[in-house]
Amino acid sequence: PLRDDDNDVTVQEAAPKLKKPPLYKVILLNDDFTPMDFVINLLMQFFAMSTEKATQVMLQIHTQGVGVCGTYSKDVAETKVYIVNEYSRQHQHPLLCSMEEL
Ligand code: TYC
Repeated sequence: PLRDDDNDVTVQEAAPKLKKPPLYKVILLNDDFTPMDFVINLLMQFFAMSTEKATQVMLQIHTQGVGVCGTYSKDVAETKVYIVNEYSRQHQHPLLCSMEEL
């Protein structure tokens, strides 16, 4: 009997078009006016850091000019930046929080 090879077509499956969403670093900038203990308490309150970790990150910002508070999805990073800047303004401190893509 004749073989029928017509049905050995190559099926190329479409790769799922799901790219991993980008991550964002939430950063704090140094300034000359915001008290160190305010920064430490803010890091503990909004970024779930221990006293030791918060002190370390605050000192890193104080000496290097900038420091990373955490890494989040875009939505979460935007919310963190917003609440931290609001909180600082409410307490009359010039502390600046920002974000950048990883
Ligand atoms: N430089 C500030 C001071 O000497 C402390 C400080 C640390 C301010 C971190 C902002 O993101 C900051 N009081």
